[in-house]
Amino acid sequence: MALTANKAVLNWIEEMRTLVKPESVMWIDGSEAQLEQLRQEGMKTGEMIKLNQEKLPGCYYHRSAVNDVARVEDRTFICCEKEEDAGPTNNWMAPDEMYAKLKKIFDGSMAGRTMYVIPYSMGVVGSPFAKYGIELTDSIYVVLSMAIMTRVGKNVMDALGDSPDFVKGLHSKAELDAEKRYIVHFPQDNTIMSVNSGYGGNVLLGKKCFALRIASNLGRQENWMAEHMLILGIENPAGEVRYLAAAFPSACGKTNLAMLIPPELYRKKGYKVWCVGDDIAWIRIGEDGRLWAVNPENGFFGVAPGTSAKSNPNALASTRKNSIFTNVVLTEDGGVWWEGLDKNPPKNALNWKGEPWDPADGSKGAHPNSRFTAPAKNCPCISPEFENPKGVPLSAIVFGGRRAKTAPLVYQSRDWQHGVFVGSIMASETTAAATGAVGVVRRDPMAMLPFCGYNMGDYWQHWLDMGELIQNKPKIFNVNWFRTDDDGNFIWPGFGENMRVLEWIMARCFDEVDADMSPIGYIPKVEDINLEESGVSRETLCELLTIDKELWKKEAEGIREFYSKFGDKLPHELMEELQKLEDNLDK
Ligand code: GTP
Ligand code: SPV
Ligand code: MN
Repeated sequence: MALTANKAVLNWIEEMRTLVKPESVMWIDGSEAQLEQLRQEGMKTGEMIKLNQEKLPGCYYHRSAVNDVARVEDRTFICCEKEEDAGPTNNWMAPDEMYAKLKKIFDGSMAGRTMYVIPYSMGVVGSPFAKYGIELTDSIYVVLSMAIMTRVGKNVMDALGDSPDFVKGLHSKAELDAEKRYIVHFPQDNTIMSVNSGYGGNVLLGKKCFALRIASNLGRQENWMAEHMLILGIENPAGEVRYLAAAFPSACGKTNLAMLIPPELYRKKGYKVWCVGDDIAWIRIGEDGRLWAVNPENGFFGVAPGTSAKSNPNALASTRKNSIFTNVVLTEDGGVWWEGLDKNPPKNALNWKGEPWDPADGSKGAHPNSRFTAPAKNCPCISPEFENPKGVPLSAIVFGGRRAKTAPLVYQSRDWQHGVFVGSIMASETTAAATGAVGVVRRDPMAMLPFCGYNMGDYWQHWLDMGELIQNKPKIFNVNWFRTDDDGNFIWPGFGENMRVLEWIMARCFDEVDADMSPIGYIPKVEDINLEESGVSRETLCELLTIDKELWKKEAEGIREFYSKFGDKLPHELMEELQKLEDNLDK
């Protein structure tokens, strides 16, 4: 039965139903009884496998198709009216043409299947900053995952009331045909259409499609920001909590940083880190002129490989109940395993493709982009402010990526405008989170390259414009945990030890520590990064903080080339910053 009398909602659902022609329609009310019924149904169809309930209560396993394991950036489109509004970093097609193309693919795509109607909220239902969406899907995996990742159910429809202001999402697995796979956004219609995929990032439409690509458009119109950022709070021994948001590209350490456990030295003194969000931040200007950030999600869609009791115990703990694992190793006793979990790969297990797996043959058991979907409330360090509709006030914004050489461990921008420049020149080695080559350096401004729903040049302008409106601006930093030695080993220990860098960042925000000026911005004085019990020598730290002018000159050339793609959409302020960088490097 329909959960609403909202005409706009009902008309749109009817229109879509006529197109995809399902056998039946089922509204998702958010009740545990209904979700349980769907788990049972999913087990019958093989979509879901129940895991060992003693070890992993409420947990299920799911495999996606072998050719469908990551976001498909080359098949992701922004279909606004004018091509120049999508910009040189997005795929574009005229909306009419794309609608016509998709109509053919969606026609009858749910024949013989159930169409599930998922009302969901990004943000706390009823809060002034929440935004609502409806996803229509033929996948039980999507329903169960959306129920973890977002707030789902009847109360969302009640909060929407008669309003036509909701994001429309249509998803069908169709035939899982990679040749007809499309992830499409129509910003002017607040509409998302996703077809022929079953992989999380392509089909959990609340996440990247809505909360970043559509929301970045809304933020631009309404003077707020939708960013690919974690949010965390650092509690100091005095009990004061200071917050930062950090943008790193996919599979570059957001979940890990968001759930950081400080080294023992810090814990003894009384430091704690609280996780507000691990992937997406919606950021607004508060009445006090500061930036306030909320996490619109309700769960974590985290990378499994590398997650261990040592690297990220909080993430691991989050997955021990009511979670869904995708494309990891399935063990004989109904447990899960992945590379980096521990040093004991299981015998008689099935790999991510469902084949008998012999760890000794050198093949990977879990897909490198295998993931878990875990409820945020499972996280032992979830912030008490997680559900605060106002969000948390930001003292710092941090950018970062995977750079083997160029970028130092940390540096600080001179001011907001320079900080926007620092974000705009981000580059990182590609990872398994998207299809395509891994380990290639590419420009990924603000970690938003695959997620900005409009012209990146206009997006930079929006950042600059926001700077004019924010009275108490956060300070802007750049970090790099991934510098390597000549043998390719990481020099910085990373993970919990990153606390040492966060401490310096916060000290800078509150004018508690001095810094040195370099051609690229402020650099810590070596004695100001606490190395006690870190195992890192001063020499190593010096190396991590060096700026190789020759490498940076090459970097500047690369930036110039990248900027040239944007024509007159490139804000002149950024060109001026680039000129300043080049002048500083020549000095
Ligand atoms: P998405 O969910 O794709 O947005 O990824 P993410 O940014 O949340 O990345 P995540 O925290 O899942 O980390 C991805 C990979 O980076 C994992 O294999 C981690 O082990 C590794 N990683 C994270 N933090 C560090 C670090 O400080 N140092 C090193 N060397 N590796 C790290
Ligand atoms: C990312 O790739 O940045 C993710 C996973 O967080 S996905 O939902 O696939 O985008
Ligand atoms: Mn992400």
